[in-house]
Amino acid sequence: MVNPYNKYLKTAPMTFKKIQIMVILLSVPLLWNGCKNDPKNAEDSQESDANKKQIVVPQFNADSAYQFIKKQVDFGPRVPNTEAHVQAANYLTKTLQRFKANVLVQEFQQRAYNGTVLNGKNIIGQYNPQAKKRVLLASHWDSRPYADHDANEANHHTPIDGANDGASGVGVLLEMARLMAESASTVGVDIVFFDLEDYGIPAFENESDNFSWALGSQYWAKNPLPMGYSANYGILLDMVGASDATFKMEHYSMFYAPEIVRKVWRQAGILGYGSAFIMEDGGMVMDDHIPVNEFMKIPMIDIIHYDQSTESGFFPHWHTITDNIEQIDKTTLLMVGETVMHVVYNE
Ligand code: AHN
Ligand code: ZN
Repeated sequence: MVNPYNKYLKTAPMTFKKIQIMVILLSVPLLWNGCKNDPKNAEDSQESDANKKQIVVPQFNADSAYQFIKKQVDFGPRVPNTEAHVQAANYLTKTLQRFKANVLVQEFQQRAYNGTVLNGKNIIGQYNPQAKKRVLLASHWDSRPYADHDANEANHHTPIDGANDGASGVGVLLEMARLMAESASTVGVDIVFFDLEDYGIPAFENESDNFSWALGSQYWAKNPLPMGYSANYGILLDMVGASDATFKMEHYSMFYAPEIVRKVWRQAGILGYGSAFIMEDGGMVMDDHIPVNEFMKIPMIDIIHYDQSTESGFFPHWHTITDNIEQIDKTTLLMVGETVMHVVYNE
């Protein structure tokens, strides 16, 4: 029988001990903030249409986002300390510059779970840097050195393309950058491409360590660039390009930033994407939004493909050699891109 719970989202009763440890470490009580009886919700819904400004939101182009994903994947797996990783970093930096962002690159080193010293680059593109009200948009750009969840054990040490796991979020954000270069949003926007997210301890080591993941965001959150950086809130995109994607309300996002989760899911519903953005419990995911919430105190949510029918709880090709360009579906890119564009341009 298929286990209805999954190991990686840490919702299974079997992993309760791990949940407890993680909770103590993060000093976060496990609370699920329900959507009901929230006064803020009521206020929002009472706001009359007449009070709303007429805002033109540039049209998100999913073909363009797809091309940005393909371009990344074509460098080969963007595994830290490889030539493809260097090439991809240059491409991302140059592309943000081409789209008129104020670009900052944070170079750093972090030790991986196995002692390897990894050369990392967090790449930041700022729009409207003088604006006080700011939104942080992020995604990781590195790809995993191991297909440790591939059905074929012979592939477990093979690096992955990470078309969905990595490149998809970056592709959506590059398309947003292209649009922001043409017509600025009122609010300031900072795009951060985090490095070293996916070098976490592999399944074949039979050990788990939450802090082996998200090394780039851990570094940035403790050493913000620009110095003293803050934002009103943040949105992380992770695995936002696969067919039939479903996005549910992730626990940490609901703990740290419930009103942002509701705002985004409500916006998706208004655009007709309620069948993908489902207002249900989305498990608990250790991802780049955790250090940002914990160390920078910026409320940040994670839009991440959640699928209860798979063993991992993520999309079916997660950490397998088939997480390649073939998995990318423009319909999903459009749903996510248009939703986030509307959220940002309505601020
Ligand atoms: C863990 O498996 C602990 N976190 C998953 C975060 C992740 C990996 N997102 C994409 N790849
Ligand atoms: Zn991954």
